[in-house]
Amino acid sequence: MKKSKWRWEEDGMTVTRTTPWTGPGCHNACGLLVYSKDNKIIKVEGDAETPFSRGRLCPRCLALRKVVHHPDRLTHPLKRAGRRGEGKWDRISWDQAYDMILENVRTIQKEYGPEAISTWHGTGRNVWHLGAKLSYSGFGSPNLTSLLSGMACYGPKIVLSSMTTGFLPLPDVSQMFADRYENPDWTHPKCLIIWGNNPVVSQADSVRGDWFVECMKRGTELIVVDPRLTWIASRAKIWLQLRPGTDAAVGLGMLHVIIEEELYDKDFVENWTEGFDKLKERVKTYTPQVVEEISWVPKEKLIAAARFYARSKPAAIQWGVTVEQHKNGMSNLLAIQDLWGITGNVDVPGGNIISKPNKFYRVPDFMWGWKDLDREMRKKRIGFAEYPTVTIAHPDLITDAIVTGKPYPIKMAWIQGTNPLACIAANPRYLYRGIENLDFVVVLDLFMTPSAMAMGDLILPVSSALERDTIRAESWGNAWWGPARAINKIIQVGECKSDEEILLEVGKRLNPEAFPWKDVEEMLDFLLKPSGETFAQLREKGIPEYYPFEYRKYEKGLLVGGGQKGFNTATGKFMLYAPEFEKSGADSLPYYEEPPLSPVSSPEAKEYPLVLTTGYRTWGLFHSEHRQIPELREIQYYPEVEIHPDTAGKNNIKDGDWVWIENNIGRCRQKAKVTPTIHPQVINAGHGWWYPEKPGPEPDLFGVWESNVNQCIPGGQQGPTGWCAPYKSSICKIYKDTEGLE
Ligand SMILES: Nc1nc2c(c(=O)[nH]1)N[C@H]1C(S)=C(S)[C@@H](COP(=O)(O)OP(=O)(O)OC[C@H]3O[C@@H](n4cnc5c(=O)[nH]c(N)nc54)[C@H](O)[C@@H]3O)O[C@H]1N2
Ligand SMILES: Nc1nc2c(c(=O)[nH]1)N[C@H]1C(S)=C(S)[C@@H](COP(=O)(O)OP(=O)(O)OC[C@H]3O[C@@H](n4cnc5c(=O)[nH]c(N)nc54)[C@H](O)[C@@H]3O)O[C@H]1N2
Ligand SMILES: [Mo]
Repeated sequence: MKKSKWRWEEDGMTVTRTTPWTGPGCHNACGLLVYSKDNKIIKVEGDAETPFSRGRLCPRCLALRKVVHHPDRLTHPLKRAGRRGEGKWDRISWDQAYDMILENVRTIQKEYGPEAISTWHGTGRNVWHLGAKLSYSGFGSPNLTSLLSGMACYGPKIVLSSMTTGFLPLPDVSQMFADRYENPDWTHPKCLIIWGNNPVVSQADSVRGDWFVECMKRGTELIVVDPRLTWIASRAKIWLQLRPGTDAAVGLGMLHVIIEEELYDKDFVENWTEGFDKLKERVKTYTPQVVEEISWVPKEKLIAAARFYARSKPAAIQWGVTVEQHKNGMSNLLAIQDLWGITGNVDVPGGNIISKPNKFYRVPDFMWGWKDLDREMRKKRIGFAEYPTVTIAHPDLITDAIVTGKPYPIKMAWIQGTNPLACIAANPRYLYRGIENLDFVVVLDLFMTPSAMAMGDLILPVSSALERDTIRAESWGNAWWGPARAINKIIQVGECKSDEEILLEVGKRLNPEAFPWKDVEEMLDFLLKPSGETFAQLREKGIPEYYPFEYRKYEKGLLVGGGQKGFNTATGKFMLYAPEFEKSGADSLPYYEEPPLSPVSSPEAKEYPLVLTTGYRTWGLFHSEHRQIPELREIQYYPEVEIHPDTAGKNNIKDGDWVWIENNIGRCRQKAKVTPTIHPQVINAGHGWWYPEKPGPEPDLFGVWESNVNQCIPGGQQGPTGWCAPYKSSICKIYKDTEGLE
């Protein structure tokens, strides 16, 4: 291996050092060595020199060759020939595609105003900043969005942390140092709480699961808060098997014990936090007994967990998306961050560290181009007035606008890196009703998806991560995404173009002044400007450089400008509550509220007695992707719904049976996985399911209506601040499928 080189020849093959950050989907900058020859990928190996992944890879990277060269890849632009959804397409040239876009955009801008054009993204991919730029500077529309109800992924954490600590806190598992576990300043957490997260499988948001396992090997003991006995929960010192959606109650109960027993860090609370007295008052009623009744967590276990966390120094908490996927998600988050706040586990080795971004990964984010819109146009953003902390068009309100035409009609959708009918939208049949109101829909994807089939008028084939020159460019304002890395083009597939190339071509045609770069490389140089490097220089580095990281930055005056000590918040303190929420009429302290559909709050629960949580991640699949790849599909061929043996028995269901999951919103069918690892009253269903092997044209849409569990998730149930939604708290009944569908 050639140290730090980015490309070399070996055994008649070209070896390229790169990172897989989308497409297909992934959140991490693992190190790849990609072997290619004659425009074909031969194999993908882990790069042992990359500190981020140290040579380890998950199955999706090992199967990347199969994704890239899959026969179903979209390889040239397609224009709809028949009716929408009929599956008839004409192959057209890129120039014809660009002309079609220009013509439709101009017509819609003229007839309805630019705000009638909406750009949709999915999870963090290498497209958010590009779509923002296109929407704001190209289309002239403020309606960039994702159709994830309540933006219930990552955004809530970012927004809350910007109010309470200034920057997103992460558990310190040595990720800030290139020499990792050997770094002399670092120490492993004595206690680590894994809260609503399954890191060894999902490796979400630039945090790899094996980092936790390495800490466990060094002595870290775990508390896991999860309704399921996951691999990592089975290795925990304490497992809190809560009822889905009661996280805030569990958090408040732990805070209650820590405050009552005076186990908190008095010095840190007094000197560095704001709102302790309010919090103390708030937690009074959340006694372990009350919390047991709400959450099903035995009070002895809750007390033991609170004591173990508070007495362990240092201790850290890793929080998953689950915490956000309830209507009450902001309270869940606030309760959790107050735990590290009052125990002083803040920015210390092995605690929750403040991951202030630095010049190595500060690139334009989803606000890129926003300044190109005038004040009046900005205010037209759907949800602008209702939800001031949500800085994109509000997903649920824009879905309403598509369906009802209110407050104004949405006429064009630019769908880039999302598959709403199969995966992201709650209650997708509601969105589906609005499709006919859209005059023009462009889909940019690697594969034909149910959403592309149902909605697309123009389909643009995009390059995978192995076919594009770019930077790992995601950056959500105040969060850490690891050092910037070059993503290097290795091969060309068909006539595919990268999202960057398409942005430049379309942007130049719509508004040349806002897209002054002659080619993608020049645009990447512009994006990298804050780092002082060009794309070519970044690429030449091969292995990313780590920026020096310091602990206890609030004590050293490193978080606020001008060398002032404290946190980068309105008061300079670690905020234990969020006064900004009051602007939306929401409570600024954490509180518990029943999910909108729950056995306690819903009259419907008489008919649907089981609690439904959804969307557990699996090794081989990233959301609705990878269903075409046999090696990955083999890991879970059909969607599996986890059911406790007692519950299965009562409902006459055997392992492997097809069962219907049904509630007052809709139903879907999945295969029963009968397992004692789930609570008897909880059902755990997979998400993102469709079947590329089934017919695409309407009405089948690749079987999307069969197994997509979001048909049982209500839309329009965002929390009072506009953030968070109940993807992981619903109700249902289950029964064996006797309808014989195949
Ligand atoms: N029930 C339930 N539903 C959920 C969840 C859950 O837990 N439960 N989780 C939710 C969460 S957290 C999220 S983030 C969403 C994710 O939802 P989405 O992001 O919408 O995920 P996908 O459905 O996989 O859609 C991604 C599409 O983008 C394409 N793609 C991948 N990479 C690229 C790229 O670089 N460029 C372009 N142009 N296209 C690309 C893929 O081929 C795929 O068709 O799902 C949500 N849905
Ligand atoms: N392989 C793979 N990796 C992925 C993805 C993927 O689709 N596939 N998606 C990516 C994306 S966008 C995201 S957001 C992340 C999410 O990754 P994670 O944060 O790990 O989220 P999940 O796997 O959805 O759920 C984590 C755990 O929460 C538990 N859980 C369910 N309901 C509740 C509840 O109410 N409370 C608590 N405390 N726990 C509950 C589940 O049993 C599960 O074990 O994964 C990312 N990584
Ligand atoms: Mo997500």
